[in-house]
Amino acid sequence: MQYLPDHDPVVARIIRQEESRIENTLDLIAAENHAPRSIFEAQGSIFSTKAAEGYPGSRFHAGCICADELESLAIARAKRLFGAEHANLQPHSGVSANLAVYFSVLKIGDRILTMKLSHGGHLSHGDPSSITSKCFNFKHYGLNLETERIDYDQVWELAQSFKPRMIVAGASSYPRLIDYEKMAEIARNVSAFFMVDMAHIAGLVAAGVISSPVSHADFVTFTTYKTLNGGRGGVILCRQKHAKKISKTVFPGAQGTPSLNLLAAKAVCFQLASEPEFKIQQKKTLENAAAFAAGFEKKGYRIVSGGTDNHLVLVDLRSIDLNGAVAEETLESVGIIVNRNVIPGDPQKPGISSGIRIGSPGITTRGMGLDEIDQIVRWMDIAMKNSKNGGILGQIAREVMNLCKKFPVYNKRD
Ligand code: DSN
Repeated sequence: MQYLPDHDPVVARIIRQEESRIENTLDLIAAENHAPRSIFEAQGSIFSTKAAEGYPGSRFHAGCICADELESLAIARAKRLFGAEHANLQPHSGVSANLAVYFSVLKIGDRILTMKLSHGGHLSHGDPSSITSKCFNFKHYGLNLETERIDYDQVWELAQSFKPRMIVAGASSYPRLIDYEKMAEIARNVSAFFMVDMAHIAGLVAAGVISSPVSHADFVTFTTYKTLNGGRGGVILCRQKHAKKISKTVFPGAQGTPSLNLLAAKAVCFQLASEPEFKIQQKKTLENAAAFAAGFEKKGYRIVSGGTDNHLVLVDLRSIDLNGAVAEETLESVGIIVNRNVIPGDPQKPGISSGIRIGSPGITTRGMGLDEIDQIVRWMDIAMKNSKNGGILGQIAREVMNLCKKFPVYNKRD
C-alpha cells in the first residue's frame, strides 16, 4: 500500500490486519481461495472508475476503446476456456448471474425446479429467504437420504408433476459429481430450460479434472473467486440462441455500468486457468479433499455421502456430540477457518448445524499436501474434542501458526 496509509490510516490498518489473518490461519472455507497478486492488480486498476454501459462496440459512454478491447479479450478467453458459445461477464456476482438467467427466459411466477438448500443447494435457487422465491414458483428436489446423493428418480417425478419451465442443477455443499446428462434429459422431456450453477466447481471444470456441464445446459453460471481462484464476480455462459436475451437482461435490465476492473481480473483469471500449472493445482485440490475425507473417516467421523468427488467434504459431528457452530468457533480460535453446515436431514437449525464443511482450495494453493492434511485433521480432531480446554487449544494454535509460516500465501520473504 503506497497511498492508503496516508489518506486513510484506519482502513489501511484493517487491510493489514486482514493480510495477517490470511497469512496466519488455514483457510478451509470451500467457497474461498487465495487469488494471486496479479488478480488484485487488475481489480485495483485504473478501470475501476470507467463508465461503460453497454457492450463492446455498442456503449452509452465515450472513451471505451480500451474497455472494449478488455471486455472482448475476456469474453474470448472465457469462451475458449469453457468451450462456450456465448459468455456474458458483466454480472457483479453469482446471485446476479442467476437472477439474470431466470429473468431472461422466464416470466414472473414461472415454475423452477432446483435443489433444496438444506441438502446442499444455494440461496438463489429459490430459498424462501431469497428474493428469487418472491419472483418465481420454486419446488425443490433433494438427496436420497441413504446414499446422500441426488435422487434422480425424484427429480424425474417432480419434473413430470410440477412441469417446471426451468430445471437448475448445482450446489454449494454437495460433495459429489452431478449427472448433467441425466438432468438435461429430464429437462428436455418436460421442455424445460436447463441451467447449471457451477460456482463452486468452476476451477475443476476449467481444468478438465471433472466433467463439464457446458455442452448439456442452456445456461451455466458461476463465480470466479472460488476453485477458479480469480477475483470476485459472476459469469453467464449460454448457447448462442439465448445470447441476445441474456445481454439485454444483464444490461440494461438488471445492471448499469459493468465493473471493468473486475472484468480485467476475470480476463487474467481465465488466462491463468488455461495454463498447465492450473490443471496440476486443481488435481491436487481433488486429492487433498479426498485426503480430508479419508483422514476424518479414519478418526471415526461420519462423512456425508461417504466421501467426496470434488473440493469439499461435509463432516457429521454428531458422533462427538458437538454442533457445527461450536466447532466453527473452536477451530477459529486455533486458526483453522471452516464454516458450520447443515447435513442432509439435519435436526439442528442452520445457524447451529450438525456439521462442518471443509474445502481444500485455499491450502492447496498455499502448496500444502497430504502430510500437512494429516496434521491438520489431527489438530481439528483434538481441538473439537477439547473445545473447553484452553491449554490444548493454545498449543494447537501455536502449531497451526508454525505451519502457516512454512507455507506463506503472499509474504514469501517472511
Ligand atoms: N455460496 C456461499 C458458500 O458456498 O459459502 C458463498 O459464496
